[in-house]
Amino acid sequence: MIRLYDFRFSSAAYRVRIALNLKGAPYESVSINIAPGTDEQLSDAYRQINPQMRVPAIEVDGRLGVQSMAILEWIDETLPGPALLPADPWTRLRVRAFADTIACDIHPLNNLSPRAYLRNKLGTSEEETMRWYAHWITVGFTALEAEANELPRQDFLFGPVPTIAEIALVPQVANARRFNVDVSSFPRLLEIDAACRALEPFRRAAPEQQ
Ligand SMILES: N[C@@H](CCC(=O)N[C@@H](CS)C(=O)NCC(=O)O)C(=O)O
Repeated sequence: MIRLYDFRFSSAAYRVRIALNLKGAPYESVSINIAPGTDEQLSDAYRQINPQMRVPAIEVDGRLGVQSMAILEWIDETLPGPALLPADPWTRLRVRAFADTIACDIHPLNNLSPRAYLRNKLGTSEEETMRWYAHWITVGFTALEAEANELPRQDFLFGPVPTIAEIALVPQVANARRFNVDVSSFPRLLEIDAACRALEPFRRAAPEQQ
């Protein structure tokens, strides 16, 4: 059984929930409440699970794994079910690049601890912090919308089924909406997001279902 150290509003954990659901893999969710003021990720007990003090982490047969994108690849490599990456190496590169634009270039800048640093150490106001948040989503989504529109029109970005690209996209769109970022100028991304959220594995992984 896979144990997932999880939090409903963690978009990185949301990625892992989607991947496990797509594979049809049962898992036990252990909630680590990272909400400011609760900060369970900073506890000594959780530091033993993930020294980086972030969610998600997985525990399988006594072994621990961290970093959602590495976990997604492990899931794809070890669990039966639909492939999360396409077979063609060049398409795999493009799928990973799409996902990494979110996981490496948008999400880390907007995460809880960088925002807390902006506010508490650099003295930005709530309004400035939210401008920062919206800025990095807008910059990243502008590139991804262009990429999505270059691809041949299919049900999902890279073919007839969702891949790691959609697994990264849907939680990031959810974050944007949660923080009232205007995403109306990214129609193809929104179309893909809606197509994914209509699928049961994505629906069950959504924050409101946790
Ligand atoms: N690159 C990491 C990011 C993990 C991460 O930053 N998780 C956030 C929630 S989405 C977190 O735990 N934040 C707590 C904090 O910043 O203190 C991954 O993809 O797993």
